Amino acid sequence: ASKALAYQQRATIATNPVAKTLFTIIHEKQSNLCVSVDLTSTAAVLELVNKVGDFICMVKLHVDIIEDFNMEFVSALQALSQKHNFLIFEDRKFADIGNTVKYQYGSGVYRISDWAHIVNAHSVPGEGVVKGLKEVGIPKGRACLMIAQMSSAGNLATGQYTEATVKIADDNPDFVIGFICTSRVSENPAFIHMTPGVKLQSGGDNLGQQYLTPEEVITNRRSDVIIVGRGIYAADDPVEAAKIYQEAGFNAYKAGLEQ
Ligand code: UP6
Repeated sequence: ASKALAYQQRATIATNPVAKTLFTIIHEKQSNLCVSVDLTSTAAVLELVNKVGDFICMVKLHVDIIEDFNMEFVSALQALSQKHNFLIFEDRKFADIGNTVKYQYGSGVYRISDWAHIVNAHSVPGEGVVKGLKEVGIPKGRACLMIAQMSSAGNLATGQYTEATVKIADDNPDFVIGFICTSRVSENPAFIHMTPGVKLQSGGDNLGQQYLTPEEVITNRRSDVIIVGRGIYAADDPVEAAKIYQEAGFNAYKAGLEQ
């Protein structure tokens, strides 16, 4: 394998403004940690994000699990994103025809395109899902990750499906900045690889989640960013946990540069 390029250099070859910002944040904050804040009240989300904000490059949300969602929450989250310098990723997993996802992205209760720097999409509908999202996202300077692989047991995102997903990304570099995946799926350094299902101790939950360690994900599977949910928000001390994951993820990245 060719020598890994530093995040700093990758910022200069990014083909989308969000990707450029993301690579820059990772380099400056020395963090390739995305925290998945799967909490169900606006107060709990904001409190956790404010605590761990300095140790992360990105916050990932499932906005549709928040019971008291409102636009003041969005403003408060945006203020935290400025204060702590992180990006906002709504894990919406769009999976419908282009015309429908356009409305799911830009309209409705959540108006996701107004505040999420990054969203993601399944490739099961074909390239139309990206074409639809792009119509809304590009004018707002947004970006999308394609779900090329999943962490859950028995998932169908493998083999030819993964390859076809990479092709959709290759064909839409103005909007698609990389992948949700469990290992590197493209050798193009402009693409960012982000991996969920990460814990200090491998194992799983009782609903099909499968965990890998930060070292396994970054060093052996050559991903870029670890996504950690329960490992942080359900820890006794979430701040301490965030620091530990930040260090584990970034040390593994630095070790990879020297190989
Ligand atoms: N997620 C996965 N696996 C995937 C894609 N997405 O776990 O293949 C998301 C979940 C959850 C987070 O929806 O928000 O990543 C993982 O949370 P956890 O660390 O608490 O397991």
